[in-house]
Amino acid sequence: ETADLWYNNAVFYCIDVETYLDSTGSGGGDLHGITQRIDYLAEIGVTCLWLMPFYPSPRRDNGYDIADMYGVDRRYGDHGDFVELIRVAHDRGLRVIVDLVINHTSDQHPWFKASRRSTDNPYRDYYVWRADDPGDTSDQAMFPDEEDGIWTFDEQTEQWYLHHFLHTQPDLNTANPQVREEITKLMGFWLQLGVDGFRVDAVPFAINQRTLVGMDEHEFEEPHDYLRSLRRFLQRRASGQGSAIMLGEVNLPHEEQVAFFGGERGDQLTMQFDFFTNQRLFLSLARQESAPLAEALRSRPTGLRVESQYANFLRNHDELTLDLLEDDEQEEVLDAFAPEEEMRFAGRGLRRRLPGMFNGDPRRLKMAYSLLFTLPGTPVMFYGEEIGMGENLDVPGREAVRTPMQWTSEKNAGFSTAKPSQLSRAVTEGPFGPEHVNAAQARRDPNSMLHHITRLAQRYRESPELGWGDTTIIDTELPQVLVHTTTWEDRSMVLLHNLASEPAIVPFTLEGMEPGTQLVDLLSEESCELDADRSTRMPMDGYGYRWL
Ligand code: TEU
Repeated sequence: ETADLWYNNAVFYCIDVETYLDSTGSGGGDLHGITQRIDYLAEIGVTCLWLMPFYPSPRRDNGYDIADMYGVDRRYGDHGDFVELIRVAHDRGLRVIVDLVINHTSDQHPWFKASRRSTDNPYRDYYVWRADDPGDTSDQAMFPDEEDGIWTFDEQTEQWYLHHFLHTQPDLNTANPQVREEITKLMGFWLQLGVDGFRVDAVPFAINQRTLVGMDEHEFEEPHDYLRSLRRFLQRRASGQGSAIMLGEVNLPHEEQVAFFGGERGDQLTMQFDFFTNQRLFLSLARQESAPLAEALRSRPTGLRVESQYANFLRNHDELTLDLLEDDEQEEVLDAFAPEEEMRFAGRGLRRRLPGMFNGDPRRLKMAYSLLFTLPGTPVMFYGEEIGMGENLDVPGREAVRTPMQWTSEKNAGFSTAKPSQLSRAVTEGPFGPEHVNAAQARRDPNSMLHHITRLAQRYRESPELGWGDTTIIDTELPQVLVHTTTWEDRSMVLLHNLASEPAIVPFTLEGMEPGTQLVDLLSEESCELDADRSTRMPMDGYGYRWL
């Protein structure tokens, strides 16, 4: 049964179709461009692509405002290009998941156009309407810079509709059985085209709407039943490629995430991003102390099924929010990595992330990626991370992160042959621009991030205990060092990370092992031996890492 759980030691890679590769000279990326880069991705060791929304959309929110959930936006190609991409990816052993946005649609979606027409329209209850003035809801708006509340008054029927995000993204009424049926049908469609699952957007909003907005809970079934029904549907669809997955975006603390896995029954999301560990990791990096990260790992729920897997990440397509940290902890991270206001996002998030945060210090950056590949779970990268791309601080908002992939040092970073003025997104300039950071150069340089990531991904794939194992944090006297072990079947690994710039000699004891055991570093071939009392000492470089 467990052989099906391919995602437990997969390497995920997120692509924004708009900015990956323009194969037509239009100035924006497209599906065929991604197909042309499958070999590049396979060589790195990527095993699953996550495609951000490529559906027809007015693009008020980078495609997360969908006008036709079954379509392919013409600028990206057509269904033929999509199926071709899946076929080529599968041929090279890569799986593909796509974004599933179940919380909202675009206000241009035919359902919403119908819904707002009259209070008795058959599509009225596809969305959430109220007749009374909601008052001030500004504290609930997810994009406070752009919206001052979560209800918008609609002239036509003189009622308010719910939207947690932009007012052009009305929330679907997921308590409506018809909406639920529409979503399962939609999943069936993309599965039939060959996808291996979904990255499910904004899950807590989608399933908790009514309780979140304090509405009447009459006739409202247990919200998690919705996720259960989607999971049951997926399970029936498992194909020759193994189980299809739902990788959920649940930006909540660990104790609240448990319910989204379905607790010990594991009958809801198959994977969840670990936002809490992500934020604690940045706190650890800021402090050069392992404790915040170690505490996060210790606070992960126990008793989850092997089908329930955490996804680790350093960057993504949104800003880095610090919302799960205490206020003073948030300040520490901002002080360390965003001393200037322009590096902050809406005052509360970080705009410029790795590698800009580290001033390009390659040792520290490489250590951070070693953590990504050795924290218990499955690593997820955002395109460009493998070559150390930065952000474009001249671009406002979250588009700063979503800059064209830097393939070469040539015109438009080798992303497009269009005139630079015709590009849909500006190429990054400055120290992280294509003259300094690009894939072609990284391929030639044996010390590049690209080769580093490729080595880590390969070792990760060869070491199932990293994705499947049980993890223990080992005490060491050194606050700047994280020592953890992971064990699966007859295999064990010991991972050492030095979060500080100074070298250190790290003492540790492995209670469960035989005295005299040889510990060999998979990355450097150096080794050490456990003494009679099962302890040893391992020398570490500043920002060093060892996989023993
Ligand atoms: O983001 C929703 C979301 O709630 C989290 O990303 C996080 O809580 C937020 O960034 C905090 O500021 C998803 C997508 O990732 C994002 O790109 C979309 O804009 C959003 O949904 C709406 O679809």
